[in-house]
Amino acid sequence: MTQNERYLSAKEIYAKYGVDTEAAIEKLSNISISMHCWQADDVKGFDTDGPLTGGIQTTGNYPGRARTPDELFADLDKALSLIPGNHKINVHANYAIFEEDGFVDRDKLEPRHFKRWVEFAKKHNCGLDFNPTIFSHPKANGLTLSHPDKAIRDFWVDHIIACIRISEYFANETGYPCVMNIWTGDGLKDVPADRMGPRARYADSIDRALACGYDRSKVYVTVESKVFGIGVEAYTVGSGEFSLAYAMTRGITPLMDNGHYHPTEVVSDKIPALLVFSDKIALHVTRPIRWDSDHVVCFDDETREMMKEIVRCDALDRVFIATDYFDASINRVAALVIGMRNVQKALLNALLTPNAELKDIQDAGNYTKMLMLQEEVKTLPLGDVWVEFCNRNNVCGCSCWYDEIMDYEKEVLAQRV
Ligand code: RNT
Ligand code: ZN
Repeated sequence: MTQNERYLSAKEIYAKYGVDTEAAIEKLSNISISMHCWQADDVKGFDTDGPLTGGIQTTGNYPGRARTPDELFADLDKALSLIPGNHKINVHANYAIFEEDGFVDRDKLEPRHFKRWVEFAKKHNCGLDFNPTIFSHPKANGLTLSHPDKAIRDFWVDHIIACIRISEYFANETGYPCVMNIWTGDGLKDVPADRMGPRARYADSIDRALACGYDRSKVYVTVESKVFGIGVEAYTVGSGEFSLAYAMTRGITPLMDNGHYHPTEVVSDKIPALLVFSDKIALHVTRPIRWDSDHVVCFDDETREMMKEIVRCDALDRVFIATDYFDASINRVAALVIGMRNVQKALLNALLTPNAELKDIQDAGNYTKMLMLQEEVKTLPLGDVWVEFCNRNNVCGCSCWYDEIMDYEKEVLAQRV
């Protein structure tokens, strides 16, 4: 059978379930995911030479890490060429590029330090998202925005304000709104004597930063919660309740990273809960194994379930989807491609699910049929529709993209010694 015959047959099979594959392909082509730049270089960035701190860690030493802006852009170019559709790039502040007049500290960053990111985005006709980098820095030692020392807090408040200006610049230059996510690893290794004080200071610091004023239709500020980090196991200032309450009371956007919860909690269930109350929500899609390990996203149950919730809730325009993981033990460009394609596959799976019918079945209380149908559709020919989607986006739909990555590894990555 040719691919076209396979697709036509899949189309017919899905039609029997009331699912329109053409509509699904069309919708998926318009979903843009924010691809994190930091998988390409193990979250090192360009502004400091120190270790990765903040309770996060990459493991592995696969050869070929991007060490310069040129190398990073080349890797992102390669990754994007193997991912169907048009996406956004998620940039961290430590990826500032100091050219003409040299280094400035994070509280003094300006849009001009991200000029090359804008050029990259324009070349790809894509948007940019942004993140203050409140870790891997001499002033990020345990506590930052919640630090008892006001001078430290002020430094980071100024950093966030600088990042808001850069986010506005991204939005203005690219024409796409910029999602700016605030995350810190603030916390304590051992049982605190004061849990509320640091949280009150954290809230006050972000309040002070947001008071700088910005266009809320261009910059969406998000706050990411966390449960614990390495070295800060006992107490996290920006916990789930703190971050959600903060975002909701300030009219900004809550961000959920699915590595940031207790192991039996699922973000898929939290998505519809927040959508009842928040116009927008944001996600970091990752794969936590036993802890917030940030493995490459797979086409696994929870990724599928999260994407199903977004689609079922008709919330594709209300959820900012970003990837966030860092694996240094495998080819880093392949890691980007695998994770992004898996999020897209999970979205396609969601779009090919007879959601309206399943809702009616649930409302009618027909739980036998609900279970039956949810299980039956799991084995419909999703793969044939996926290949069709890739072909229409001029990207390989099978595994042959891997050969291209291997050529790139030989010709480019292996030369980085
Ligand atoms: C850390 C958070 C955060 C970071 C990035 C680099 O646990 O997930 O989003 O991964 O800011
Ligand atoms: Zn995250």
